[in-house]
Amino acid sequence: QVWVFIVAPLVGSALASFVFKFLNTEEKPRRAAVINDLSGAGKCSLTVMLPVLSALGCETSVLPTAVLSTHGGFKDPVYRDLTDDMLKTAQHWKREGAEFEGICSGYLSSREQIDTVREIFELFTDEHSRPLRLVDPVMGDNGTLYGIFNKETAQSMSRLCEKADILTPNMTEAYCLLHEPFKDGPYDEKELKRVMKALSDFGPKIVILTGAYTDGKTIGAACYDREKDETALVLSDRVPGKYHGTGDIFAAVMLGAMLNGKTVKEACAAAVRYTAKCIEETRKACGDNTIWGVKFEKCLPFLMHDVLTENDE
Ligand code: PXL
Repeated sequence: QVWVFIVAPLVGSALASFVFKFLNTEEKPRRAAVINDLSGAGKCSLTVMLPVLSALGCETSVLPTAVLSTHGGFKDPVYRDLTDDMLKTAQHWKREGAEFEGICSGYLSSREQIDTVREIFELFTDEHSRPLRLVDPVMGDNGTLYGIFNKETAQSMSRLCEKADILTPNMTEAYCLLHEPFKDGPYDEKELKRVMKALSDFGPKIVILTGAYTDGKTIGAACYDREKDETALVLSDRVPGKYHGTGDIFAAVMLGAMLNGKTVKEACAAAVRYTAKCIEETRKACGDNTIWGVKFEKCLPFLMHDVLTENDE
């Protein structure tokens, strides 16, 4: 009967280790909510963010702020505002027990929409759950703000940015948020760091500057992780042309990669690699005719391999 005392603990510990391993390797949920407009044609905002997040394994709910026939790069798009439904939609999700690991916002066209996003952030935050909040403060590009952005709307956007964990402005938006005159590039690394740290002082612990460049040949993104006090610059070859929706694609990869456990630097590098690949494919296929958006679909296998391979092993 002595063998019982030897075998039983062995069997017990093997069983315990199996159960522990099973519990430990159980997939963490990756649920995301995206607040953005639905531009029917032209591939930007929801029509690119949803497929990218899905490809990264994130179960994604979408909250459309408006439905448009196309993005604003086309002439006179048909526009249906959905501001009045935004909070009601989020409240319905809440009543049904929806929970998210990440929530992000993009193009918002009025002060009311911007303030509603702040309410939605609060709605999904309690003692049990605190989703990662990404705010892409879409306000302008190349030194000019979009027509709808005046002092008032920009002020609301600043207040929303205070509530973000991850902020992804381009250089135009970054200087606007800092109330500084726009400076054209190239930027030296010291200036990029100063801008990111100054924006982080408002609240977000992670700041990414998109479209950052230090010379005429390359372009990419700079990132700052306040908790690690770490900055990085990730660059890729510059390709001429205007590419709609690439800011949205970048933000979706950033959130999706972080929900998959990547560090800020890793997520930023993956976002630069994927965005650059989408641009490269579009340039090859379309030349200067880029208004219909980038060839992001073709590049999804690359993105999945890039971000998810380690997870699957
Ligand atoms: O990708 C940003 C964006 C989103 N939504 C609309 C836009 C733009 C940029 O032009 O026009 C309607």
